[in-house]
Amino acid sequence: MADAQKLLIENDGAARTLRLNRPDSLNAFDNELLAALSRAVADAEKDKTVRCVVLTGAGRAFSSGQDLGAVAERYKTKEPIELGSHLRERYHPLITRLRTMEKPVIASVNGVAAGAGCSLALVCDIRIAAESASFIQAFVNVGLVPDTGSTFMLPRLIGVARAMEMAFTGRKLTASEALQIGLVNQVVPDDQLTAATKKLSDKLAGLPTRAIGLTKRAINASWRADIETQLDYEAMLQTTAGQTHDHREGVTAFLEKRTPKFTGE
Ligand code: T3D
Repeated sequence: MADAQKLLIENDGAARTLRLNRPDSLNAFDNELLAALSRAVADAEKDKTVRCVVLTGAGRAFSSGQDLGAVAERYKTKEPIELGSHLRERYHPLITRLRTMEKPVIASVNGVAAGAGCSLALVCDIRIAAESASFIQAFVNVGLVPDTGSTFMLPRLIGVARAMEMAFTGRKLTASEALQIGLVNQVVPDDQLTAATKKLSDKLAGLPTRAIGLTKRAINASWRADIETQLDYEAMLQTTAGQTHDHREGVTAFLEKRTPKFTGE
């Protein structure tokens, strides 16, 4: 499959969907898919017309994580295997950008999310899952540690004990279990995932994007702050938000008893 086709890019108004498209391997990440996704996420971050990003998968899976065929290829050389540099070079810029880009990012989890595919879903801001979706910290099944942000996101989302259990056992979590423990925001019947994702992405894409971006910055910063530091940071960000067009528009629309027209500026 040509590299460009390994990732499908679909625009719908101000929402952009990035669809992993290697269904034969359950959307496993080879270098070409990773590069295409990294480029597309960087483009979406820069493009002012994009105000919400959706990640999803083609076929029956979200993503099965790192392509293990590509890993096995590396064993054929006599060079010592150095997984860390592969992660640093190919995954980390992508994961960091998704976590810090000042636009909402939705994972529309259409099927299994395993290994780095699970990490990818976890690093998104909001997860909406199909009933048949599942989440697997598959790393242990191939003798590896959770990577690509899973050890960071998982305990923050579901607590340390549950994170340890998922990571130690590699057990498959169903979508309904994931909902119960707060790993996903919403579960919908499989045939309603596209519509439910569109409803959410349309909504988010029409909101004050700058305020949402600054909110994301504040929540990310809270993980390493004390209350005084965080209050000060909120006040600083509020100064910025208070100078946006969308803030003025929101207040004016409220007073005029009409729906605000946010532009993202
Ligand atoms: O250097 C580095 O980058 C290290 C980074 C590591 C990060 C990681 O992500 S490590 C973890 C890698 N992922 C896994 O270990 C998951 C492997 N896959 C599975 O455990 C299972 O496939 C699933 C639980 C995800 C789904 O099971 P099931 O029964 O629904 O499907 P299946 O029959 O196992 O897979 C269907 C096909 O996809 C199959 O190919 P075939 O037989 O039809 O030709 C299978 O080989 C292929 N496939 C699934 N996962 C991968 C894959 N091919 C390559 N890489 C995969 N990760």
